[in-house]
Amino acid sequence: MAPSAVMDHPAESAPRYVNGGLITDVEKHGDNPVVIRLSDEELQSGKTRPETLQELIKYFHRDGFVVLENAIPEEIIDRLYERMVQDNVDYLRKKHMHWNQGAATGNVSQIPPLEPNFLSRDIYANVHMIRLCENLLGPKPELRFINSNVACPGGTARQAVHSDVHHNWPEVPAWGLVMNIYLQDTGPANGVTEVWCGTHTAYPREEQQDNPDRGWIKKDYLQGRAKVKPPVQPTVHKGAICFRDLRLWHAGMPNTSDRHRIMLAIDYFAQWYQCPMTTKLPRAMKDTIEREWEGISTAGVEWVDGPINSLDVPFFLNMTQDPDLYLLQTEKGFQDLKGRQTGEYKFDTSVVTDQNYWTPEVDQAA
Ligand SMILES: O=C(O)CCC(=O)C(=O)O
Ligand SMILES: [Fe+2]
Repeated sequence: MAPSAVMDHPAESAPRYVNGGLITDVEKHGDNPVVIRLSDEELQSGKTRPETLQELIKYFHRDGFVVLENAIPEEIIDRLYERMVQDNVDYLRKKHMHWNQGAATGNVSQIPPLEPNFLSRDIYANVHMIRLCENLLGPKPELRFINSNVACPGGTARQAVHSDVHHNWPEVPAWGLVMNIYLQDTGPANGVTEVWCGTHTAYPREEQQDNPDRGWIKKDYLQGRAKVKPPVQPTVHKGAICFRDLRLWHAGMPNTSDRHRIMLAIDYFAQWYQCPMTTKLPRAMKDTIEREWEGISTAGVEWVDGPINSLDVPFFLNMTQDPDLYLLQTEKGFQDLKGRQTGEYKFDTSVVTDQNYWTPEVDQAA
């Protein structure tokens, strides 16, 4: 046999089974969190290997967080980054702009451009991303939120450790996901999000919350959980897709670099969950999206006539199942259900102290 024929089928690429289970040969590194790298063949063909899905599903359920690298061509990411940095100048001047958990965080929710030449399927309905979503959430996951978190240079404060949801969610393995896509290489120096792997299912919801009205986590739960699995600020490559269960504890961190740190936030929900939140997209894209963004449901898309200036679209959030519980950003502050009944608007006046994040404990024995 010619040596080249042997090389085409190296022995180590043959599937290996242990007690009937497939031992996968997927490229991955890290354990808190696990980072899985798509092969160039998967990126180019758009076909996700079942072995890759097996690993993604396994670690997603274990940790509520898993990172997928090499899923989006870098040119698309760079172009969007440049545009969103320009947009940030205009956005910070808007009256309805507000800082997430106080101005010192330098963290704002800025909707990415909703223009046809920026609405790339490779980002918003990436084939590998949707394949994992449909395996976690069931058929035709629903796109219902398109936003981003920009950590502006000069931020000095961190956020409280929190879960983005604090309602009475159904106790099932998965009902809603956020896909965070960083538009630049990101690590602790430029404010990568602190994540707490495994906390999506670690404790009953009401027990862990420090206040029934928000998703902040009690100090003693932070101190206790850190002994089981500590929080981490992972290093994440540009364009990697971070799949995060909406229940997971996490916190925005200050960006001490001199460049904006931009992280897209794209939410998909299970159809059966009947999430009432909607996200706006231009009607001019409806046919293309419904034809080409395969595998997704657009039931949660509000099609808008004419061009949309995404910087003028108010922040709108409702990850609960109750249509009345939406949160709407206005020039006067945030309006929630109580605000709609009383006419009073909420301002984010929350003050983060060391009671809201993990602090290393002095070893008593030392
Ligand atoms: O920007 C980040 O890293 C996270 C921000 C965040 O979690 C939030 O604002 O809810
Ligand atoms: Fe958050």
